[in-house]
Amino acid sequence: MRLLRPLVATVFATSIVALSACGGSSSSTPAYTVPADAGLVVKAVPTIRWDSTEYTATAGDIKVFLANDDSVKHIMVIREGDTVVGDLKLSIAKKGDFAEGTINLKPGSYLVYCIIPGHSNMKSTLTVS
Ligand SMILES: [Cu+2]
Repeated sequence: MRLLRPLVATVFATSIVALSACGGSSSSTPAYTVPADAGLVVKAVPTIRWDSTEYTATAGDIKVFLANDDSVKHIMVIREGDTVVGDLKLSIAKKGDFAEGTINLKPGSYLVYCIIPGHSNMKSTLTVS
């Protein structure tokens, strides 16, 4: 049993180093800052989905912030049923990209939608009230 002790200590010390190396890496920290006045914040996350299935916003001019935490391109629009609402079209080509825009919405139920073919999974509810 006496021999086991230094071995365990070594393994433990090694994992600490591995952990701190991982935690100290700033490359995983997003390069963007979400604006404080954003009325709708949407993030694309792995793999090919939005970070939520349901969003909410306050009716009127809504400042939309879109960020890409995924590794492929996404283009977001707001739909009401099958119809695109307004002229908001935010494109984020790669991981770390972000885009901003404003859309005026009346109270109702909308979709946060990605128009890239094959991304039909990216269709979340947006409730505006
Ligand atoms: Cu997409």
